[in-house]
Amino acid sequence: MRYRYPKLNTEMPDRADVLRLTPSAALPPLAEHMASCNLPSYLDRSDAQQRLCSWGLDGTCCRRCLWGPCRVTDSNPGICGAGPAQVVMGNHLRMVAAAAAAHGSHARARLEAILAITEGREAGPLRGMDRARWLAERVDVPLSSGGAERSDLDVARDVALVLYDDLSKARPGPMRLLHACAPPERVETWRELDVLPTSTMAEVFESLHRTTLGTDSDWRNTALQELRLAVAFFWGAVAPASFASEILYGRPSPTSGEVGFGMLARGSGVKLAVHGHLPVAAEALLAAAEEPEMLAEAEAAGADGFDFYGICCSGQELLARHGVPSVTGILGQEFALATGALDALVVDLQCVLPAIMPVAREKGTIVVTTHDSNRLEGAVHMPAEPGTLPQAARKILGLACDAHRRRVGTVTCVPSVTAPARGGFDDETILEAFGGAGELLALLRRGDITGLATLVSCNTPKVPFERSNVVLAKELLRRGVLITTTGCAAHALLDAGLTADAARELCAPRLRAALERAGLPPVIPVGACVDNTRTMFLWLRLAEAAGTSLSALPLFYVGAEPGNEKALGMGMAFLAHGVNVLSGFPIPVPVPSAEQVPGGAADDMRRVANPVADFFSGETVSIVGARIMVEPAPELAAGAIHMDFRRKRWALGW
Ligand code: XCC
Repeated sequence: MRYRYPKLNTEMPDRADVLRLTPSAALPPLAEHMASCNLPSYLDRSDAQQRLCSWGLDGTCCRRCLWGPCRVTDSNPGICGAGPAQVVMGNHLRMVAAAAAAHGSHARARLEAILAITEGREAGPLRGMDRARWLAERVDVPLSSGGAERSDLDVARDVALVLYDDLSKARPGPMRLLHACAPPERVETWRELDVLPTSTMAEVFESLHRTTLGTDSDWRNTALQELRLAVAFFWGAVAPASFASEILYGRPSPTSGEVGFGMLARGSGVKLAVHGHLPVAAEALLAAAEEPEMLAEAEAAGADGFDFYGICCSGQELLARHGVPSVTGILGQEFALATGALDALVVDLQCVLPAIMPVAREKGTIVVTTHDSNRLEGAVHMPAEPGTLPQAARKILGLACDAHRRRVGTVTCVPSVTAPARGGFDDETILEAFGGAGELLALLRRGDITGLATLVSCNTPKVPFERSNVVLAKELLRRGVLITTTGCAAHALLDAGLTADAARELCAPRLRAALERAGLPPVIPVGACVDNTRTMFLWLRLAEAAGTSLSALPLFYVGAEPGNEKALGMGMAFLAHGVNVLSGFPIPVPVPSAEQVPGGAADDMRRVANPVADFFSGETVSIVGARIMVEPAPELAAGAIHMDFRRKRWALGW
């Protein structure tokens, strides 16, 4: 590996390393193709940024007021007097606040889509009334009135308003979904720590407040605010976003098909990819694409209907509900455009890189933005507002047809790389497949399943493309670990064929037999990032069946390739629930690392830490029952997870 960062005890790949080490057979030819078109990719931009700033990597660069920026060490505090612990902690809290704002905005947009239907501004239907009624029972929304059953629209509206309140209320008071669904043991833990939140927005607001110049200078208190925010992150933003999507579009259902860049060569329709996180526009596009007028427009453009593809989390949503083939995750987006196969790329919210625009221009692909929060210079903006969704969708399809007409004869470069895949699972389908929580617990107790891990979060240029997720998943399957996955980690595992039944042969024999009996794939995709909710609820059901807490069970949250701030926030949320967290790369998350002894041999390392590092890697065990570990080498990370599972199993007498 080209770039060594001894202080972080890690290395980062250069372009050649990535192309040599990635498990993706599609990336090398696509990277070559981009180079031949004189189009730089993230591989080139990452090389150009090396060596990365060590203050930034440490989290010890303070830019939170106008006196600095200050580069803070123990012996050289910031101008205000802040030491490294305070700066690391405050910076981290701000990243998690940004993450909560992202998932919170996402939740708000979905709740608004529900309210637009219940208030008659948008035509329905609401395809997931079973979820709305399930939630209504839990958050005390009445299902009947005066002896008569209340209408779907009334129930859905009241549920959406409760979730909206949990997301946004400013005055202190309990968050209703949290108190309805979090285990009593957790609520008590949070109450004792005094970290029960008000709402996601209130805690984001307070987190930004506390990290202004001369405000919270006690890093331990800032750390507690981060736990408070993490609880609100999950119950006020992540879970409501996932549930709201189910109310709108229904629960996912198991699908099978093929995925990967090679799918872009299939079909002879107008080709559109959807990208982002909020499939409101994407769902409207799928519906409009069935209309006879739109099919006629495609035919007039010389195409046979419309072919849809998915990128990032909107891709996971469409895979889960419609079996739309996913193409790639965040790091693959410019390569997907570089294939030249796409007529249109329709983006909604988050993880849309500005780097796609020059590639789209070169290939004649039209890029359409659908939300004001997420504009791109040079793209066509077509707002996906409630009330105008079908019209906007028809216009976007029309633009895609125009692009198709213009692009006839465009040279394409689509590597013929696809993988068989399954998707569309959730906590309910997984439990049903195993025969219920009791049966799944019995498998875990007997050791047929050694533990459960969820492989989630993004991709990062700091490791070879998709390698950490793929290697780690294979290592965990070999050790008998039951894996769920979401987001861009899921894209990597889908591309590697690990969600196909055939990959069960990689599993430990007893896990393999259990999966075969259940008819489940070795790695189980459960949707987009916000659908980590499904893994959380699966694990909560298991803990309930075992009569214990999440922290007592062999469970691990694994972000092997963290990239977005949202990945930090999600890790913190699982940590607050008592689940150990493994980060596959030293992010400015405060955990101990190693540095070279000055004047010593190349491998002469010593531990470096600060009080915040010790807090999150050890002390949190005594307050929330879990900790954060960092291990960049996926083979070693799998070993560390396995050891932790063995300790947990011994403690349970299993
Ligand atoms: Fe974005 Fe969700 Fe991360 Fe991928 S995994 S880079 S957040 S698309 Ni959630």
